[in-house]
Amino acid sequence: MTDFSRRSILGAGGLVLAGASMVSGRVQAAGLPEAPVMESAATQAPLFPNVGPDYQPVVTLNGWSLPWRMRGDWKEFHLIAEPVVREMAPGMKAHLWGYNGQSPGPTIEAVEGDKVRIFVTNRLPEATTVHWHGQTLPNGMDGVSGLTQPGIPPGKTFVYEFILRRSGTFMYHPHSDEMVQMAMGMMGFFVVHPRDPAERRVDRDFVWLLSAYDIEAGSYVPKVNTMTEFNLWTFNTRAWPGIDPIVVRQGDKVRMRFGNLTMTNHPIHVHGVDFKVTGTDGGWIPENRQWPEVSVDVAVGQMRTIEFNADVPGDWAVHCHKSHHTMNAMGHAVRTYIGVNLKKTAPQIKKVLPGYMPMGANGMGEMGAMEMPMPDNTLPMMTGYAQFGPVEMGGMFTVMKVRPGLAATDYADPGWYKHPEGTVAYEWTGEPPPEAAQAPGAKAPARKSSGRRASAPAKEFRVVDPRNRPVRTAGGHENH
Ligand SMILES: [Cu+2]
Repeated sequence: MTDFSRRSILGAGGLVLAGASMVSGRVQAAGLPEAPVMESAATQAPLFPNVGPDYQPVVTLNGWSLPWRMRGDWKEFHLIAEPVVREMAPGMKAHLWGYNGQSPGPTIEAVEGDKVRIFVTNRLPEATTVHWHGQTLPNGMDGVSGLTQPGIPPGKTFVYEFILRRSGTFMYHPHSDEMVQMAMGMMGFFVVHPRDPAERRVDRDFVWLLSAYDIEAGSYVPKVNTMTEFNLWTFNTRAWPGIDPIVVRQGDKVRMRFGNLTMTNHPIHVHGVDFKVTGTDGGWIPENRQWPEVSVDVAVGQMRTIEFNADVPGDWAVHCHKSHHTMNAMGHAVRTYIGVNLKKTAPQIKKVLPGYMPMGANGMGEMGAMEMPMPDNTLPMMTGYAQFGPVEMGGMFTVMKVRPGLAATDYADPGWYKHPEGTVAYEWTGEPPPEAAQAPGAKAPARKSSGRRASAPAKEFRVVDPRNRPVRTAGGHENH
């Protein structure tokens, strides 16, 4: 863990007394634990436990896990709710609210049966709370503003104490001015490992949240009232090509955990493997109730855990299957011009849109390779290069890189996959391929590129030029 900067929250040494009246006397005497801050948006190495039961820690995609300390038999964590600047991808930074320097906040990891004490210091300009999504805990620890506690006022620290009743995958997020605070990026993961380290053991365990933002081109702050029309779809508040690869050793047993805090569902699709859904935010699914999938729909407010064996080496896409969610800003307002002769219309469009470039008549793939002039701090609609050219993706997309012979703790990007000779799709240059059959009754539209003069399609309906449309006169006579 190289990117921490440690800071005490009230002064030097990290042992300054907390002034907040909600903090118990016992805790006041002990002082607040340090609140580590992350300055990098890169995926950090997993945080192995140095005391207590052993477990395989998770890797938070483009994120990190929150260090903790033991005080007596309590595991103590310190979250700071605060404004943060999150780089969503190279070339674009968003001004968000988050925890300990990043949005999403750090992943909290602990063990089934642990007693956890979580300090939450509020450095936002308004009150907040933290709800521990999915945890079974005393009602007063549930973090619902007004219902189970007063909001944490700006400048104050509250403490949450509860016992982790079961292992599994959970989230945390505010339950106070929720629409605004979640639209601003306040959320994090909470992973509870089984008490028995052998139980549900995997070799690599990845977590990320699905989140969405509406940040206008050239601006920095999300529009917090947007309900459905978001323009940035992210894994852990990063958009492709800013999302790190998921590095896996061939043969590893792999777990991925997704949580959805957007306003719509996301069918997450993993190429190259079939997996089983092994957990929800309600717990683990018994083995005889699991079924195979290659996509798992993660509904709003849900978490899904999948597991598979990474048997086949390669660079495998991992993405949301809603195609608009693998696009970045600017993409959604682009008009459809497929089949339009833009040579004719471009001069007219340029009169109203001076910077307009005629694109899209043959699809929009060319936009992936082209640098269009854009406002500052804006991500192109689709981008990202791999070894064969532009990937033509954005948003909720990344690559799982399965490689033989990696060290157990090696998560470094191994570069692009070197395909064995003869295993990549290739251009056919041999004898003419067999005649392509057509669906019965199908009629292909005229194609210019074929080099042959396509015959005009048969007339199936009559078109009337509106200028010559018969006009019905008052007297009921048609007047041509
Ligand atoms: Cu999606």
